[in-house]
Amino acid sequence: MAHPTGQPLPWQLNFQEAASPVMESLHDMHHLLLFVITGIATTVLVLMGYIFYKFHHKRHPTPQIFTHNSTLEAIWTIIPVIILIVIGIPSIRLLHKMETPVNADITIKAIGHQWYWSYEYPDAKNNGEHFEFDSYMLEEKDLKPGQLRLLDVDNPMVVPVDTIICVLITAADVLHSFAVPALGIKKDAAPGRINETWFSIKKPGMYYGQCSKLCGAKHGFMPIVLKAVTNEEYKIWLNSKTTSTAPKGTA
Ligand SMILES: [Cu+2]
Repeated sequence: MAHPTGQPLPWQLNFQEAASPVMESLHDMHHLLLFVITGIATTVLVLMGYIFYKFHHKRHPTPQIFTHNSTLEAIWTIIPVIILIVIGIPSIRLLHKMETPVNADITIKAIGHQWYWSYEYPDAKNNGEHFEFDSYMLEEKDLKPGQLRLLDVDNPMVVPVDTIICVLITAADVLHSFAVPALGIKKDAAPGRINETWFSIKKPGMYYGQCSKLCGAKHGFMPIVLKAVTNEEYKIWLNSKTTSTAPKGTA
């Protein structure tokens, strides 16, 4: 079986495989930070070991009595400033990339409810209304082989691959949070407010997430599932779910 997309794996240590441009950048940011913190932790540890050894009272019976060292103070100010700049520049650039609205090919509205999600496709019409459907977690007894307990739903959000998708996120009752790890998305769903995020998926497959803001008794039972399909499959799916929007009398 091919490596599954967008889901946690047994004994997984790292993030899920990146499925969107933002998540790829988040991986890079994480790797950069890992180098930085490893460097800092190692330096501090080695320095402490050296000091414990060298200034042990047996080897160094008379303590130093100086209180200032300008060179040392300049070094321990300048080095952290450099480290913060090295972290800060890519961090702010990434934040900008995540938060900047893009020209979306498709817009989908995700609405959190106690305790399920509903998805609205404002560009598609069904009997004159916006095309909208609810997405409920599957009960354990209804799972088919290969479906994931507590993660699979009856109606996933279907999206085409290689397409910029804008998601408008809101809630109908209390705070929820729309989060899909493989896409690097986590956005609050707040009643009366619309938050915006975007992604584009390269590989067809299933991408799983969960409501990530404690929203009540069944908070842990309102997963998010995105099914990424080819453009043709997406059109077929959308047509099968919606009525034609073409004006009457045209072919
Ligand atoms: Cu919720």
